Amino acid sequence: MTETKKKGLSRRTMLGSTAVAVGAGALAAHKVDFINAAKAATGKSEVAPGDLDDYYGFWSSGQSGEMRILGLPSMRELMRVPVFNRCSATGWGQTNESIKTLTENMLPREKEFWKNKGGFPLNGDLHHPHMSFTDGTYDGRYIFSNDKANTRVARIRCDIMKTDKIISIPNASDIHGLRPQKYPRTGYVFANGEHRVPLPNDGSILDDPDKYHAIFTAIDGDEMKVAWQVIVDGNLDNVDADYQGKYAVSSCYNSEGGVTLAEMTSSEQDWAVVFDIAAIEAGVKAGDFKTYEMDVPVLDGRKGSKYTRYIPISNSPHGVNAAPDGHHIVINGKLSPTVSVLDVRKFPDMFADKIKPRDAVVAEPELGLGPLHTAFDNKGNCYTTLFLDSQVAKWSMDLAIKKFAGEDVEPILHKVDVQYQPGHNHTSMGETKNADGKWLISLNKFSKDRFINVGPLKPENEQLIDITGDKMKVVHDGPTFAEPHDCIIVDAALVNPLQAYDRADPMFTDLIEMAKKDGVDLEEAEHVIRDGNKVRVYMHSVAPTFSLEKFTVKQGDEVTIILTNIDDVDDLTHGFTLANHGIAFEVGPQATASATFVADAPGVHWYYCQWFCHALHMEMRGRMLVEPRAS
Ligand code: K7E
Ligand code: CUA
Repeated sequence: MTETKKKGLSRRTMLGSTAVAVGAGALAAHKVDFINAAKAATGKSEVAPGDLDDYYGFWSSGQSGEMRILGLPSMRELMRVPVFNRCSATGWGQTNESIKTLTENMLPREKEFWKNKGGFPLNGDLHHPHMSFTDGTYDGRYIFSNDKANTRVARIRCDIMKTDKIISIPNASDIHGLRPQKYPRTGYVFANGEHRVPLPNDGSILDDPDKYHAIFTAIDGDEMKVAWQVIVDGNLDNVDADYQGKYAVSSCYNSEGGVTLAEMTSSEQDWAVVFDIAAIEAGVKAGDFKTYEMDVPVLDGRKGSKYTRYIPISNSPHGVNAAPDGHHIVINGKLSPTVSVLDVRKFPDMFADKIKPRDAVVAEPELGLGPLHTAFDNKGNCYTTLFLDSQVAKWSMDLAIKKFAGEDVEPILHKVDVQYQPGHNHTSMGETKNADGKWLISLNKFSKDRFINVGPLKPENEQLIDITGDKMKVVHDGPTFAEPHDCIIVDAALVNPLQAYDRADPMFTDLIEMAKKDGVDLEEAEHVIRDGNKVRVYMHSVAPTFSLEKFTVKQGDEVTIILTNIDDVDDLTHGFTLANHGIAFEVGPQATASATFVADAPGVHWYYCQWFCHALHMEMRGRMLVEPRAS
């Protein structure tokens, strides 16, 4: 290190240049090489001011609970979409419309649990955002994602980029892996309940882990209702669907059924579990299930069941990734330096017991330490993150299969250093049949020294890698806050959000109904309707004014503000913040939004627009006058 410092080279320069260790003598030449390479590549990833990106990146945010939208290749963060979190800017978790989305599909036991705790959880752990598919590629309708923290699955509408459904998954605990069905369409959304719990989990079974189960769930993505569930052995981790619409495959760790780390890692082998969708659907029809919560059919898919097969894989496999060739599914080893490649064409014989489950494995290349996730290009190459090695390995599917069959070939084509400890990675369009082989993202769990120090809590580091050549080139570092696990990279032509809301949007249905009953026209609204101690205040916004500059209520009234933004200009969002009441929400162009609160502080309270909308934005405000309760 001292030697390096003298030459004016940082550790970063050394690490960034190549995966191959270099001697000190070679350093100077290497530095020049690295800078030239970076310059050449940066020209390609740079998107000039005013220019637009080629791809949408849909990013998870882990324990932040939201989904983020990035532009690629610039890596600019474009938007945050609140999902499982509370958002101060948009009012998500506070407007009546978002509270309905957050609560309408809670389970009865959750409603009971949250009754005196605000009604619903305000956190979430969003890992896996995936777009709906039609015919093996993205169709631009929805993004689905999981909440590991509170056992939920959400759907985000891509026309307005807002969450429209959140459902709680019965019987299961802690949804982790999630993928939509790729063919013929989504269709099902598959969701893994990671942690094993008793069935039912009502206290009748406690410290008796033999009676705990992990649950695999298929959700109808159109209805956002659970279609069926399957009990499996072990803990479910990640999942992917095939390109034929026939199978789903989950990685499964803890075949031991242990509850401590030592118990969970004691055996040498875990599994990939394959689910036969047609067989399960037939089982549901034939009534071969039990019900626990919510009358959802729960089938028994434990070892020996006709609905599943358990393919032995080295201890603790993690990522599951279906290759765009339509036939191969890669199971990433995590604790083993290998990835195991399954050939879905062998599954029918496996289910017919003509071959052993292990015979569905057609390659098992050794790539390096800690393989977690694999992405694909359009030339038969695979890109696997190596968590412990802090590298991405590029390897050939074809050569890996040949090697497994006994040929003397080397499947690894190149390795590149990433900074540091990568988890998920993703290629442009790489989880569809239209993988295009242009960009690879490595989502690194640690940034350490890559950015100026912001204190003990550091950002993650997400690196953009050019994969158009034989060798991968890291071209951009992108810091992100806690903790994107996963992302997808979607051709911008496939996503077409609206510029303004449609006044008939289903999000406003309840408000339109309510206004009709009150004899109010939402667009014209400047009405205060009293209904006992409930007061409904209707107003509209048009820059830079609210239609009501003041309204009067009585102390103790339950007040609902219903605000319609009648501006229909691009990017003309208003907001409503009621001072000292904790109320603030967004109202987009042509949208209606509402919030309800109790006016229990007598006095004058200003409300104002918090979304900069006009030269007179500061003047866009009004007063709520609260008359003291007669004593
Ligand atoms: Cu972090 Cu997909 Cu939740 Cu792997 S998972 S890293
Ligand atoms: Cu309306 Cu600021």
